[in-house]
Amino acid sequence: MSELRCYGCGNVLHSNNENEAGYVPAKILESREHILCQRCFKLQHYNTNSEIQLVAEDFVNILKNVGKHDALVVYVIDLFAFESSVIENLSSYLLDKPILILANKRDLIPASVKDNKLKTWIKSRLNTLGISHVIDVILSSGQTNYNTDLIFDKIEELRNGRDVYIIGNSNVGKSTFINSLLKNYSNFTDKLITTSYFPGTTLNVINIPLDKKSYIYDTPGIITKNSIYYAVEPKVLKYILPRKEIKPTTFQLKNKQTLILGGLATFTFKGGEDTNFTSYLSNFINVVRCKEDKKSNTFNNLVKTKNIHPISNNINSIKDLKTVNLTIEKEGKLDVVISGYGWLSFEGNKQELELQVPSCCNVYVREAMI
Ligand SMILES: Nc1nc2c(ncn2[C@@H]2O[C@H](COP(=O)(O)OP(=O)(O)OP(=O)(O)O)[C@@H](O)[C@H]2O)c(=O)[nH]1
Ligand SMILES: [Mg+2]
Repeated sequence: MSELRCYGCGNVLHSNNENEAGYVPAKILESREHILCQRCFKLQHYNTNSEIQLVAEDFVNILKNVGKHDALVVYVIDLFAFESSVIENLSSYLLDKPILILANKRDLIPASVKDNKLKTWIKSRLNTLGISHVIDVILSSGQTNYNTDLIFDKIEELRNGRDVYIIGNSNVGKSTFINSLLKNYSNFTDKLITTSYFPGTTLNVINIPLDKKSYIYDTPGIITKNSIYYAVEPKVLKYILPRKEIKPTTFQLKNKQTLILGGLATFTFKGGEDTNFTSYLSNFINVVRCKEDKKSNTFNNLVKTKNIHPISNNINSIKDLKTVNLTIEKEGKLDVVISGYGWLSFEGNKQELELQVPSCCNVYVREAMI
């Protein structure tokens, strides 16, 4: 009997063990029609999550395998969670193969920002983060089909008859992008790949024919351990991940003032001249301003009484957060980024800042994106 795979996540189908990826009840498996495994069925129809996850070792092996193929590699990056979309050591896994970058989720970044400015920023940031061998950067949105025609033409030109691999960390929108290609350029619209806001949706490599000789491959991603995604339970992600254009908000802060950023982080302006800080966060995240000396009490009360969004079972008091102190040396427009959560933008002027964030979560200072 030939091997049957779930068209939603790419796993081999079986009816042996409900807790293993690819499980489907025997009755459905016998039908041998286009089949979704039980996990994908639940994700697509009820948006419920399962605990099955890809491990880092499998992820690296998939990337090394991509490196060995003579194929075009398209690397998808999430513009909102830029730093958490960077795959460490990517060039070495891909044996320095050139990559086309899709800077995805353009729809979340304010439309007023010029595309050319964004592209210049992305190229420079990728360079700083060690991503080299970039053929080109194209802004995209699987959600709004932004630039889909342009990307399709570019892929056709660059692949020159070869296969195409779509790679990138979890949740950047790889499968959504492939679905937008399927919807716009093929007849496969009844067999869409499973997508969801839960990280780790695609579990195996999925191949979709491009023509008689070549395929486009969707690959699974993993969550970087230094992102806030790693710190919270999956259901909280729906508040953290923005769904529409982010509305920036500017706060004029004097020193010794704090912004409580939802029930997951705080930002304190410890020293320096009065500064305007502009937040770029999901519109679901409540921001509360208070004096620094009231910070702990205010945070703990808001979390305890559930009067702030989002909150996580993993963060019950300010003691569950780690503290990061920053002295800003650079001038010019900067962002202080909480990996996966968003950022605050300001004019650098020797400020002293303190951030409190979940312990796994990295904080970065970068040149301002916007
Ligand atoms: N706003 C916005 N959301 C997007 C876009 N593309 C994908 N998403 C959302 O991002 C989430 C993750 O999308 P997926 O396509 O499942 O991501 P993936 O990269 O395939 O993730 P894995 O399979 O876990 O590796 C879903 O909630 C999508 O709806 C986009 O361009 N804009
Ligand atoms: Mg996927």
